[in-house]
Amino acid sequence: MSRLLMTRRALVGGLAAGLVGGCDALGQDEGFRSILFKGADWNMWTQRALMDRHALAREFRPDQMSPVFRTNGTRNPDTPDYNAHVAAGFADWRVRVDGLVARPQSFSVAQMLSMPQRAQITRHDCVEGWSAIGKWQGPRLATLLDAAGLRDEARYIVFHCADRYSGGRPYYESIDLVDAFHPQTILALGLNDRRLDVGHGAPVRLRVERQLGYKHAKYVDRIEAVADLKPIHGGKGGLWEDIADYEWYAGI
Ligand SMILES: Nc1nc2c(c(=O)[nH]1)N[C@H]1C(S)=C(S)[C@@H](COP(=O)(O)O)O[C@H]1N2
Ligand SMILES: [Mo]
Repeated sequence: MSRLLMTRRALVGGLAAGLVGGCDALGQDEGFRSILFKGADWNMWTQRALMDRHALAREFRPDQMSPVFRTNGTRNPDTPDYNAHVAAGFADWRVRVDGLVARPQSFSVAQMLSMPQRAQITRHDCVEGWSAIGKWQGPRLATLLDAAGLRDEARYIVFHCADRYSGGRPYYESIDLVDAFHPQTILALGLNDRRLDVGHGAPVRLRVERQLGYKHAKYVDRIEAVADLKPIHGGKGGLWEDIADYEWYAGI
């Protein structure tokens, strides 16, 4: 932990003590207050002190990549519609970006491939107890969201997927804006220097590297900005959250 953070924590402690104990000399001191508040985003600052959600997930070297990256959950949506997309090489696949945005968008795979790309070798951790290290590549989610322009009311980003679970429930997931704009949050079009295969979510899947595996939605065809998760499907922000009580916040 940095000296700066320790110092700031000590200052927060000092302020709290000052508030509890009434206005002592420290709390009244202008210099002290300006150190605390000057040019700082208080919420971000306190959040960072508690848990640094902006920190990068660990990245690995190529020689650390898993020889086999296993698949889990849906390995093939296998609907007539999806199979037609596979047959067409996903030439007509679109990722719509809509909801609370100023300019709804619709991106083809070719358009997403032409955006600035990020590649990262990261470890995927599934809640079922397995991990795999792979290299993911694609545009940052932020690039697509900025093109659409989030409206001020937007609080969450929902990912709608092409696969259906038991009883026809669509797979979906959601994240908050801290994760959405995290530098390692990408829409992956490639795995291990090849285009994403069907098992891993072709043609495009979310990588949200500070979260457990089930948040990494595969087969994404729509990205929706919302103010509230309750009106979406079962209301808990994701298929597993709705049907199996998985935590919505699955930070690692
Ligand atoms: N659309 C969709 N996304 C999904 C799933 C799924 O079944 N459908 N399974 C999740 C789970 S539990 C995990 S661990 C990862 C597995 O990704 P992989 O198949 O590329 O290893 O995808 C996640 N995203
Ligand atoms: Mo998983």
